[in-house]
Amino acid sequence: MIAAPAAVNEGASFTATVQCDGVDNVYGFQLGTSSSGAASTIATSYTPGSFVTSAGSDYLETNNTLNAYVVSRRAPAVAASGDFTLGSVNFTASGGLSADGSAVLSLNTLLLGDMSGAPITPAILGNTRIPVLDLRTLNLTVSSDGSVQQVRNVTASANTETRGPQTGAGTSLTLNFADAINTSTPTLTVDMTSHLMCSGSITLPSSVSSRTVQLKAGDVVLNGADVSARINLYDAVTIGLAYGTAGTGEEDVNGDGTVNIFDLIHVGRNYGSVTGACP
Ligand SMILES: [Ca+2]
Ligand SMILES: [Ca+2]
Ligand SMILES: [Ca+2]
Repeated sequence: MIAAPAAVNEGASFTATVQCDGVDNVYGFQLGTSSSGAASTIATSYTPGSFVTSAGSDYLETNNTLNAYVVSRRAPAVAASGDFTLGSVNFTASGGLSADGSAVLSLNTLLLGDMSGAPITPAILGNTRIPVLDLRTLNLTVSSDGSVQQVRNVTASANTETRGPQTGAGTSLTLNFADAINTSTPTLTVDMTSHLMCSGSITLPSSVSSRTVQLKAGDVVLNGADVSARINLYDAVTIGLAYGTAGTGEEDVNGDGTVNIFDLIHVGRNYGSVTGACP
């Protein structure tokens, strides 16, 4: 039989192994496999299994291709019995899927012989179907709710995938999670310099989704005893302390190089806002 993962993500590498379970007195074998569907081999030959490695150097390998892998043990080795593997092959699942697919691994040839040279029957041929799971794509545009010169250190994560930090001129930029998200309901977290972060579960309605998240400008400092990020008097005071300079942290809200009234305005208009779910 062919042993392989129960399911794989698109683009993932995986290994399929041809194995014998509870077969006795095997002294040699010939096997051949092929694949079809949403996976391709990245190997042209087999990695030997325990039938070969447990024989030490006492084996003869006349051919090792995916069509015909041919091995006999040689004296003084004895026949193999019980559970053992014949060989394994690495595959790569197809990428760029927009729906779940599957790969079929076929065992086309399997000949087993005993120590007298007689065939061992029955040798079981068959197919193994492996689901290849579509990963979702999210094209995430992150924008400021204010008039800023640049968006700085934009970061976003969807479950375990993280993009950024990226900085760009203007009021928004786009981060791409291409074929990267393994659920339709990831937890999205977005943040950037001088803005309130957001975090929460979102729903991706299709394999490829676009979404815009707008963050509120004016959060320039964590607020003392506040548990969650908030735009309040601490942000205003911090801007006041850096007034007229270039600032040393996030005081330059609009990213124009100077801390002045155009930064304080963002604190004023978003005063009292707290972090929460991504809009
Ligand atoms: Ca996909
Ligand atoms: Ca704050
Ligand atoms: Ca400024």
